[in-house]
Amino acid sequence: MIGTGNIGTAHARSLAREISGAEVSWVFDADSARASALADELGAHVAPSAEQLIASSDAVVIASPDAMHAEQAILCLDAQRPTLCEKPLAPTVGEAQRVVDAELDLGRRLLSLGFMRRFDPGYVDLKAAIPSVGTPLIVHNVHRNTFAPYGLTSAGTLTNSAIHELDINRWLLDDEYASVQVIVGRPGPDTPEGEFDPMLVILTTERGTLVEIEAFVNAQYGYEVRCEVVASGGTLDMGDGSFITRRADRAVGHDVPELWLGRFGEAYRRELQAWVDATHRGKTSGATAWDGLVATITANAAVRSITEGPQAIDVPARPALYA
Ligand code: ISE
Repeated sequence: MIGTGNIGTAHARSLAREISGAEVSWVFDADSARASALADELGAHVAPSAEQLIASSDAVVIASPDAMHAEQAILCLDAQRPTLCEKPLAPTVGEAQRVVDAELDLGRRLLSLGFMRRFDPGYVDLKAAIPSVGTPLIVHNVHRNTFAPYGLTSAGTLTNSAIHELDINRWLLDDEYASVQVIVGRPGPDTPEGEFDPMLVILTTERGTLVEIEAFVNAQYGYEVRCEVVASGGTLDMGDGSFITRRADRAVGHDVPELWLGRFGEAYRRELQAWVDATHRGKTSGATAWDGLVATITANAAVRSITEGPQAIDVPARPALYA
């Protein structure tokens, strides 16, 4: 496990305790005290560097800060280690492209990308139900964080948070994006000067479906992700998770989690088990490095759109390795 912050710790605990077919043997973090605490808890060793961890492990999970993903992913590919890299593949297109190039040079797929929503029961059911309502016309998405996870910047909201929607809508619709436009309005009271929150991201797909995303990272009241597909013969609403509805004290409602782990815990478990199972079979699972590159190209076009207006999404031809 490279990176023992929020998600690295959750993944390491899950791999050690819930997932069959895996052991957490090495952990690395730039904060060695944090790495030691997790290693002691799980009976693992602390690696002095990412390089040593990669050399000593059969497979690697990358859960470091976004800006380090690409460099560490390339180290893993050079060492030919099956790797689950947290999203995004990289914040910039150049870095994401370098990971894809490294895998193309290798000539086989070793990298799985942690777009965990592809394993979420809600999204899986939604995708399966789309044919029952006809042609998808519009997808409405809501992505709200209680507070900006890593400091609030408009670019970060798009390349780190809304990138989930950029991936999941492409996967839901089995379609590619044609254009993106970001609309900003009045910022909330805690939004730093020059940044925007919330934002509306509006995309068109090659087949003409509209995808609309409310990206709001400082919503204060809780964490919420919603998705509704409007199609030619009906609509499908994923709701906001499988929460128990409580009726008491003359009120009806349910709790709202503070963080994504509270909403996507099952998705993460399924993602990790699928990755471990695939690794034993010499395969990858879920999203690929190519999906990561497409999401990063789209997110960066969205960032440009804030100041430059609507942008075409130009994705290079898909290499045969990712067919
Ligand atoms: C975080 O990294 C995630 O992946 C969460 O799902 C997302 O809601 C959050 O905005 C990201 O920072």
